[in-house]
Parts: sequence; structure tokens; C-alpha cells
Amino acid sequence: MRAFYFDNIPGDQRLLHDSGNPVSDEILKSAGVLHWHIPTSQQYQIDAVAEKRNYKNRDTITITKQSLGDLYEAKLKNFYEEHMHEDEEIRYILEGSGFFDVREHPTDSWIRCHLNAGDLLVLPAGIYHRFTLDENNMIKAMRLFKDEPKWTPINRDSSTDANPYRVDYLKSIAVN
Ligand code: KMT
Ligand code: NI
Repeated sequence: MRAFYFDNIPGDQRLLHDSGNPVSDEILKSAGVLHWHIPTSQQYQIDAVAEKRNYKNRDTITITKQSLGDLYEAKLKNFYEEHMHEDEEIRYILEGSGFFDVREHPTDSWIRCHLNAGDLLVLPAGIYHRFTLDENNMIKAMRLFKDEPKWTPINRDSSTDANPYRVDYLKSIAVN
């Protein structure tokens, strides 16, 4: 995985948008964002991570025009709306590639994380983020979750800063 500040230049979201400023693992960690690389040939290692972090369930999602059919455009639009969840978002990339953008606090800069096969990303509950395909237009990912999947995105608006999970997230990064 490679992380860098998004350049904020308007245009196709699937392009790199690399500002030229890299983002270190320390910065990611202080935002509560974790990542590992586990080659897909060693997928069994996911089981150990899942057990350690109490991820009891999983499924896989393939995002292509073909797999999503009529829902494709609407899904992609939703994935790219800035949102948060009341649970961790855990993704292990099996094939293809894509961008997870996370908002840095308090600058509100976008940090763009480019994920490829073998990358495992954990976004903490309450972090503002969005997802887009890149120019390869294909990603297959394993989604891991602790109990019931809580996929429901909570789009950022004037009320989300008061969401208890957002408040807890900000507390958790303040102690770093
Ligand atoms: C999400 O929550 O934005 C997604 O699941 C994106 C697709 S996972 C590669
Ligand atoms: Ni999300």
C-alpha cells in the first residue's frame, strides 16, 4: 500500500491525484489507520489476524461494471461520498486495486491510500473516508467484520461530528 496526500485537483476520481507529498505509517497510525501486506498466496495468514482482532465473519465483494450491472454507477457514487461507519471497515484485497481516501484531522486533508492485491486495511470506526476504483476498474476484496456487518454509511453532514462513534474516534487519536 502506498499513501500520499490527495492533490485536490478536480477531475476523474480514478486518476492517481498524487500531490507528491507521501504519508508515513506514523501519520497513518496516529489517525488510527492500520495496514499489512499478506501475499494472496498466503491468504491463510488472514485467519490469524482475524482471530487476534476478533473478526468472526467475512464475505467477498467484486466491483466491476459487469458484477454490479445496473447498480454500478449508483454504487460507485455512494462509495465516493464522504462517510463514516459505527464499526471498523476492514478490507483485504484479493485482486485488482483501488483507492481508500481518509480525512486527516484536524487539517481535513485527504490522504489517499492505494491498495493492491495482498493489502489489508483497517479503518477505525468514526473516521471520515471514501472509496473509488482506479483506472484498472476492478477490485475484488474480502470484507471482514466482528459481528453483523454494519455497512450502512453515515454521510458527513453538520450532525455527524456529534455522532458518539465520531466523538470516540477523535478522543482515540487525541491521546497519540
Ligand atoms: C466501502 O465500504 O466503501 C466499500 O466496501 C468499498 C468497496 S471494498 C473494496
Ligand atoms: Ni466506508
